[in-house]
Amino acid sequence: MKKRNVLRKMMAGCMAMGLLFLTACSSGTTQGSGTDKGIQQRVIKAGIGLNEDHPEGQGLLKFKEIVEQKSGGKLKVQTYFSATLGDDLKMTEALQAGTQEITIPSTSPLVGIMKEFGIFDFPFLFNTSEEADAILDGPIGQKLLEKLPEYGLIGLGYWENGFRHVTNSKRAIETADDFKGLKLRTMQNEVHIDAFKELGANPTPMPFSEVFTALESHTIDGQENPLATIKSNKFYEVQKHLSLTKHVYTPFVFLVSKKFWDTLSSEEQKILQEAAIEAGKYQRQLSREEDQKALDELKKTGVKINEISDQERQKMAEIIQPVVETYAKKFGDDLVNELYNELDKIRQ
Ligand code: TK8
Repeated sequence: MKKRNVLRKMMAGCMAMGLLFLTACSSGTTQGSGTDKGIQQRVIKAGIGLNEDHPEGQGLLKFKEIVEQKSGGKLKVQTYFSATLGDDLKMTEALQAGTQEITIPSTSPLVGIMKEFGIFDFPFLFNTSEEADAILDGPIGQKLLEKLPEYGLIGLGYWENGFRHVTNSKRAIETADDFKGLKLRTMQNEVHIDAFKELGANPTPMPFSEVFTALESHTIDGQENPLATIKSNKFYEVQKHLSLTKHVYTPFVFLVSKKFWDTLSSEEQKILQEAAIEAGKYQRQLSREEDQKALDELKKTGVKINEISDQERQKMAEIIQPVVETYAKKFGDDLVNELYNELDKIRQ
């Protein structure tokens, strides 16, 4: 709605300025400087860290299908799965440099680029995927997307990584005490690192593609990720316990290189924007179905699965609270208060 208003104002401005400035005013989005050159033949490299069979991989294939169909085959999306182009951070940097066009990373490792993304890393922030959708698609999520061009990135929306659970080779996590001394891989994200430290674990940040080998060689005891990933990356083969901690929700953010975006026509930008949203709806749906299916399938593997009571989860949240408060100040009290106010509204 807001975007359209801005566009309408821009158009009115253009008309007032007359024909001379018309080309400079032809942008179809507030985020880019789309030209009016129609659709050209282009190859778009899109890489992700997860496998093709993961909901993220399936979402990317859906995105490819939509883009190729809407552009009459002129825009070709070349897909790269399983971190073949590098991990989340490396691919995001390639977007900034203009050597890769698209990636869909977890927001968590991007805090080094844009610290505000860290608000989504507060443990136990969301209770359901629908709450996450409302925040991400609402004013807060959009505000963060609008800041991305400052960092050479264009954000076209959020997809779902999901609720994370802990696996490890030592013991079932039933109480907060069970974290003590566990060497846990975390994402490269200070909120996660400090939260696990607070629980007494020994957090070891590393890129995702190194996790399986580190678990297998017992360099680390455990890791945490959504069920779809634990299944797709076969972590159950090298882990004894899966504890359903549901300790944090991770969004994916759909990113395009700003260097690339600025070379696109408004028509091309529109195709990518619409495809990212449409494929994102499909991906979120799939992610939710897969969360349940993956649990059923993991039950059939050798991994021992345990639930955690709400009371214990509450205790963990209380232990972690000082970390949340520290980071709320770093990310900006106004932003964090707005987040909690929005959440209150959603929950009413
Ligand atoms: C995949 C990552 C990943 C994330 C992580 O590129 O690093 O643990 O959950 O699955 O985005």
